[in-house]
Amino acid sequence: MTAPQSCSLDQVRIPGWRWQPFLDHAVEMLQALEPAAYPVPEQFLQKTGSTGSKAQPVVVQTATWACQTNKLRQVRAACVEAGPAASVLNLVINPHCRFDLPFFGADLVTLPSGHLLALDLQPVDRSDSLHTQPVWDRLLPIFNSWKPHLPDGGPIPAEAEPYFSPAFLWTRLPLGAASDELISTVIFQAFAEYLKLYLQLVDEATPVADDRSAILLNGQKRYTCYRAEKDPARGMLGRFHGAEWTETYIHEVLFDLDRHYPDQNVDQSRPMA
Ligand code: DBV
Repeated sequence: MTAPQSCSLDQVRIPGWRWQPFLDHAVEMLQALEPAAYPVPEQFLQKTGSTGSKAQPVVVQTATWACQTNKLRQVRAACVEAGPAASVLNLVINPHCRFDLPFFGADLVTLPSGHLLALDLQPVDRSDSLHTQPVWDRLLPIFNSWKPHLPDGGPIPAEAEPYFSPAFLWTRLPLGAASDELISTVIFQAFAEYLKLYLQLVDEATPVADDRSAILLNGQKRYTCYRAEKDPARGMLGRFHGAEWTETYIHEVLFDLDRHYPDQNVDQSRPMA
């Protein structure tokens, strides 16, 4: 990185990072919402580690970009560059529970075994059609226009399914020039369109009543607790930066909703979709 990051709004710039144009686009799109810094402890803004063998060590850089706006509680990007070992952009937007909005979720992952690409506007409560239908009606046409250009990603863990919409764009691609091309065209444009729709929904959203907000908060907590518990990056980040740093990063930076509303417990009696 060119200059050390001291604030969550500082530009993340990692030489050779394949997801740089995606993050740059998202940051640019967010400017209209007048983003403010989101508190991220310094040790999580930027972290250097190492992987690979003794003979051929690989430098790992993990960086975090984050902001908050009037309607968005937390926007955060986890950025990982480890040369041939890994390249990741994980971008999650967590709206304030005062607004009936889904999460924006992008998991763009390159590993030695191939690319794993996930894009969705993830419902806070999949069984609540008041929450889902207005989003899905507008998202499905976008999904349907990109889906035919990408191979299906195959099954995801069954327990993760309730957290995705029917417009979950999910693909696995082999490494190589053909996939690089798909990523810079189809995946980039799909990413831009999902984000554009999301920001339109944010723009249109008006505050909901307290009882509705409590239901939304409960759903948001279910989602973030699930993701913190089952983060598929835990193993990778643990190898790169150690278990202790990784646990704190996951619970106190990436999926920190519980930390902000510690008194209200997730209502386990509410049935899942
Ligand atoms: N995923 C994250 C964060 C990452 C990250 C913060 C900083 O949430 C990377 C990095 N995702 C990452 C890595 C892998 C995946 C996989 C490194 C590969 C793990 C491995 O193979 O060892 C969508 N991401 C995945 C998978 C899915 C997603 C479905 C495959 C998981 C599997 O096969 O078990 N997005 C991801 C997800 C949810 C989501 C699981 C759940 C709600 O929103």
